[in-house]
Amino acid sequence: MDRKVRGEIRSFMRGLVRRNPGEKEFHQAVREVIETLMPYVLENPKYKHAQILERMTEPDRIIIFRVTWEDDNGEIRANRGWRVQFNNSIGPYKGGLRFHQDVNLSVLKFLGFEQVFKNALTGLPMGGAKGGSNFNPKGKSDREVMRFCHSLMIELHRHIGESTDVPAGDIGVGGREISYMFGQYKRMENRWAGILTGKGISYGGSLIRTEATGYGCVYFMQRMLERTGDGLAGKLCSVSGSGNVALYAVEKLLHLDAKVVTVSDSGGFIHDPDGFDAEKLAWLKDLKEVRRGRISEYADHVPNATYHAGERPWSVPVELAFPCATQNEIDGDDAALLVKNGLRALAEGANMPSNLEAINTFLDAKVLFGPAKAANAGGVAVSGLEQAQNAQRLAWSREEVDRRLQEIMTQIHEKCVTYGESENGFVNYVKGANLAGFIKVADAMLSYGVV
Ligand code: NDP
Ligand code: 2IT
Repeated sequence: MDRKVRGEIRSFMRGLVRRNPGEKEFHQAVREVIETLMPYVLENPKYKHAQILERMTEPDRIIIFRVTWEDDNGEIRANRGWRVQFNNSIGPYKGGLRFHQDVNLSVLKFLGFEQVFKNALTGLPMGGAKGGSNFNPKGKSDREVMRFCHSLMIELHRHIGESTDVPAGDIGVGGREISYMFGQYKRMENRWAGILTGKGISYGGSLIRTEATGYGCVYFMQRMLERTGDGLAGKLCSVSGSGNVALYAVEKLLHLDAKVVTVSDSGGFIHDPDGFDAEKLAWLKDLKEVRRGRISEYADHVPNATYHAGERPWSVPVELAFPCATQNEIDGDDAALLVKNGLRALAEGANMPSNLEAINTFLDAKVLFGPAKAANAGGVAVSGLEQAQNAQRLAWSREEVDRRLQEIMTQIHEKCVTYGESENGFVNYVKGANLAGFIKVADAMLSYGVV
């Protein structure tokens, strides 16, 4: 990178940090994008002249509100709710809601910012947004979760709509929470509309939406490997997390004959050297989706498996890795260890699971690195397909949705290759995803004039 580019990046980041003090996750997400985009922006003065990077890093608006609810003991609780409507240049705002005790504005701004690029990559008309609350759903009864979701929607309902903003799930928000929120919206507005995605199948949800992020991530990995004449069958894999994305990544890896030996949660990780199979996965799904238990219980259930409290799975030697839990779960040391142990490729199921040092370590080692914006776009893509089905008052078959999901992941992969391939044939998928997403959104913004 030449001095002029480095200087521009430094000065841009100085301004961004000054305007958004203390928001370290947001700074990190922007830095990654700016570092890959700046050379292109300097070569194409129309973007610089229009201050497009400054505009794209400023959300259209942020809504912050109080969510008051009553727990099972009759105590009054107050949480904070947010919706960051980041950019709707190419379609209505779209992106998940996260319920987790660590949610703050910085986290939601990083997620909203990345969502803009990710949604553009899907090829569907969707802008980017993110929202959620610092509500901790762990240990809460169904009734408490219901009262919280109903209360949140009392405020959120006035800011969303099928052509305005369509939220969905993320960490801590799955089918149960979406249903409570959807029911409250319908009762308040007296209209049925596709204002959330990830709904139950009997009331407008799309088949494959539950599976889409995990399946899509594995399809993306498949495309990266195929381009180098390789495949998934027989590959040794680690997966982190044991939520929605992780479990369906494991499921698709098993369908495609890979061997998966780890899953995790915030307490630690499980290593099953024999690998998961359909029966063990069904047990895991029941543990996490029905009983809402902890992953440590798996080691009591499966004799050869071990539980490693307080650790992440990256010390286990594997060829392929799928971080599917949360942001910054792979640091530079984890990345170096994975590379040393023979890692060949990694696809990010979670958003920003690798920190900047880790990304650079992978790229320097010529690991095939599928960044979140591309590799986990299958979830929001099928959300887009759910919106399309709702608008047509139709429901497509499993096969139809899965076919479209695979097609979308193939096209995203092709866009990354177009914009990220270097002369020696190595594809920098980070650069490819950022550039392809950027050009689509930036050109839409330019055509609107000064907005
Ligand atoms: P879930 O709530 O279903 O699962 C989250 C998993 O990650 C759980 O195993 C959880 O463990 C673990 N986890 C959460 N926070 C932490 C933490 N701070 N440290 C360690 N582990 C943690 O969420 P999803 O599977 O939906 O989301 C996982 C990731 O995928 C997120 O980054 C999300 O943004 C991203 N994503 C999700 C999409 C979707 O469609 N759902 C689409 C695209 C990306 P525990 O139970 O102990 O908290
Ligand atoms: O990060 C993501 O892409 C999601 N949580 C899914 C968003 C969506 O609208 O389906």
